[in-house]
This record gives sequence, C-alpha cells and structure tokens, in this order.
Amino acid sequence: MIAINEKLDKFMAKVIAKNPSEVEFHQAVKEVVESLLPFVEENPKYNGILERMVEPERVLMFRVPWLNDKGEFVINRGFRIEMNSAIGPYKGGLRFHPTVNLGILKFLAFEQVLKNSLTTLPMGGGKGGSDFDPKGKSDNEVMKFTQSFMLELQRHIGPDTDVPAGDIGVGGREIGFMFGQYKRIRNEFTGVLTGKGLEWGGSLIRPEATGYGQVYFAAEMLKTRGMDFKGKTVVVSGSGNVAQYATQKVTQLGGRVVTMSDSAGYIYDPAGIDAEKLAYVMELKNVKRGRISEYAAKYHCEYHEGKTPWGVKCDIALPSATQNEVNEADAHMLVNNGCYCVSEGANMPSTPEAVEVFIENKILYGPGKAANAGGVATSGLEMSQNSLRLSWTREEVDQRLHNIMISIHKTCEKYGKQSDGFINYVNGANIGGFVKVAEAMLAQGLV
Ligand code: NDP
Ligand code: 2IT
Repeated sequence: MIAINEKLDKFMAKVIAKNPSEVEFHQAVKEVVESLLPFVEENPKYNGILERMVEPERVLMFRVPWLNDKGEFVINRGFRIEMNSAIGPYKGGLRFHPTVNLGILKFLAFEQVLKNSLTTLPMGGGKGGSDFDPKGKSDNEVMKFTQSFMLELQRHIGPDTDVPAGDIGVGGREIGFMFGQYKRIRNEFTGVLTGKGLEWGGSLIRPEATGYGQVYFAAEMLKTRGMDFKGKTVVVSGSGNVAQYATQKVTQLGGRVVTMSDSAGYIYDPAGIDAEKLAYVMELKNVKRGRISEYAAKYHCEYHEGKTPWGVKCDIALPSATQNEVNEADAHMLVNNGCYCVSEGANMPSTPEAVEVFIENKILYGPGKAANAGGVATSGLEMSQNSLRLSWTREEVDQRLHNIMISIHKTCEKYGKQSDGFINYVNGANIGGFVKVAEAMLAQGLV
C-alpha cells in the first residue's frame, strides 16, 4: 500500500510540474490514477499507458474576435483539447462560460476519454469551448461569436476526426449557429456536430439523454438494493439541460424532485416539481433565459439566495450543475439526512473529500463519467444515424440509451465490486473505461 501511495505521489508530482496551476486537471487525474495504479500493478502490460493518457494528443488555443451590439471589439479565447483517439474520433462537448480555461477543459477531456470508452461506442475523447459568457448576450451577439469561433475550429474538426457537441452554455441555439457556419465554410452537410436540430440531422432523445441516462443509472444502482424511484424525494442541482431532463425522468418514474438551482441560489418546492412546473422552468431557462428565483415567486415556495440545495433532506441527490459543487460538509449533510444514492449528471461535481464521505458510508455513488455518459452515448447514436442517413424513432433511441446505461452499470459492477459486496463505482468506472483504451493504445504501438 505504501508503495502505491509513493507511486501516486511521484506520478502526481510530474503531472503538476508539467501542468502547473491546472488544479481541476490535477484533481481529475489523481482520482483516476488512484483507482488504476493497483490495477496496473496487477497487469504490468499496462505500464506506461497512464503516462501517455495524461498528455493530450493535441491542444488548440486560438483568438476569437467578434463585434458586440454596440459595435465594440471583443476578444475571447477558444480551445479544443484533442485528448485521445485510440478508440475513435475525438468526441466531447464545447463549454461557453467565463470560468473556462485550459485546466478545466483538460480535466473534462480526460474524463471524457474514459466516459466514452464506457459507452461501448467507438469514440475517442475531447473537449473545448471558450471563456465567452452567453449570459446577457443577444441572439445576434451569440451568433457573431459562434461564427468567429467556428471560423478557426472548422479546420481542426470533421465527422471522422473530431465531433464536438454541447455542454454548459452550449445548447441547440449555439450548435445551430456553429453547424451553419461550418457548412458555409466547408460546403459540406455532414455530422460534424451532435445535438443538432431534428430537421437537420439531429437525433430524437439527444436533448433528454444526459438527464435520462443519469436517472437510468441511478435506477440500476437502486436495483442492487431492491429499491426504485417510487415515492422517493430527490434533490437536483442546476436548472439547465441535464437538470431539466433528470427532473422529468424522476417524475415519470414516480419520484418527487423538490429542488432546482442556478448559480444564484436554489428553490425548494416540497410539493414537487411536476410536469407543469417543469414546463415553466424550461420556458424560463431555455427561452426567456431568466433566473430560477422567478420560480419561487410564481409557485410561492422558498428561494435560498447564494446557497446550494444539499442541506435539503432527501433519499437521492442528482448534482447536475458544475464541478466541485458538492464539498465535504455538503456530503456529510446529505448522508446525515438519510441520502443513500448520488448519481452525478455534472462532470466531477463532488470534491475528492465529498467522494470519500460517500464511499466511507457505502452509499450508492455513481461518478459522472459513468452516470452522465448517456449524453455522449446518444451523441454516438446521432453519429451512427448520420452515417446511415436514417433516423431512428424516439422509442428506439431511448431503448438503446437505456441498454447502454445498464451496460455501463454492469461494467462498473464487474470492475468495482469488493469482496464485501459493496460496489465501488469510482474504481469500476475508472478501470472499466481504461481497459478498452489501453488495449487499443497497446495494439496501435507507440503513437
Ligand atoms: P446548462 O448550461 O444547460 O446548465 C448549467 C446549469 O448549471 C445552470 O443551471 C447553471 O446556472 C448552473 N451552473 C453553471 N455553472 C455554475 C456554477 N459555477 N455554479 C453554480 N451553478 C452553475 O449546462 P448542462 O445542463 O448541459 O450541463 C450541466 C453539467 O452537466 C455540466 O457539468 C456538464 O459538463 C455536464 N454534462 C452535460 C452534458 C450534456 O449533454 N449537456 C453531458 C454530460 C455532462 P446559471 O444559469 O446561473 O449559470
Ligand atoms: O460531458 C459530456 O459528456 C458532454 N458534454 C456531452 C458530449 C457529447 O459529445 O455529446
């Protein structure tokens, strides 16, 4: 054990020296390497693979100049991290948020490699985005920015090379503008982006997929203890794409979602956010682009400014906003209040200390790279439909998504089940995701 800890420290010292101040990247790598070092020790053929996996195959960073509505020049920074293409073209979302930097995108790209491997589909890993803040921008400004962003990005991507999609701040509107610009520059109508509109190559269920998948994964975890969503109280964070469809699926399965949030605070509606109230949230967030506090005013419930919802008593928690939104104190609160299942829709929403609390208390804890893989999996299904030039029905895509989430759960069980019967989904997802990528890297030689 001591030898493993020393190895981990040595490995991390190198990663930190080479990637200084990229704290989120260090955090993501450490969690994965911690799981994998004992496994690599037992399987020495994988020696050296982790060292290669933490070095992106390619990093693109570029200037994005555009003119705002006042006619002023604005300069943003654009990125694409092409992390690993061992098992397929680079695949992963674009994030537009003022906090975006190289370290955050490298953490997301690194997680994406293992996540995409878990989906069973042939997709490598990548991530990109910009420090552009869509909040408060007009449609015209968003279009100007995205066109300028794509003017550079287009030379690096393609349906067999690198296929971006949405993430925080990038939804149907942004994907539409980017697709139009790519098509105009390249004169190609092709599946270069996923999350497209249904009329122009998109897949049914892709908007729903991350939240639905997160709930399907939670349902699989609950099943291992003979439980389901019926009558359960569920706390959701976020009110964007993932949170909205997680809420919808929980309600369909008979659970009651009592919170949603945004970066300003959370609402607590003990009666539950039913289909009608969720339709209001969708209009508020996707069309009016308003704040979640308006929900509290409309439905006369509590609003907690500047707070996260983890102190609300629940059976199941679905973090669906952003990284490191659940800290150690939050994790203790959840567990002490009786929460026994956490399924992550966001990427790395729990700090390492919070994860430790969940594992020590042996609750059902599904880490993002397993629990939120339904989004990218359905992107993979969109790519398949684009290649076939066919569209599958809603039922067909949903069934495939559901089966993929069941399969990811099985993989986690296979690699994460301990001798006492407890499933450590962190180890399961990390090892399960790693094996396929590592085998492909070995087969392809030193590239
Ligand atoms: P959206 O932009 O649709 O929504 C993001 C939500 O999270 C908003 O409610 C936003 O509030 C909140 N949020 C964002 N940043 C912060 C912050 N720093 N602090 C508090 N709240 C914040 O994004 P998505 O729903 O698509 O993404 C949510 C999470 O899910 C992300 O971690 C993303 O990486 C992950 N994910 C997304 C997938 C997808 O298919 N979209 C797939 C897999 C994972 P506000 O409006 O105030 O900013
Ligand atoms: O984090 C993620 O998996 C996503 N944002 C979705 C990526 C995709 O290519 O659909």
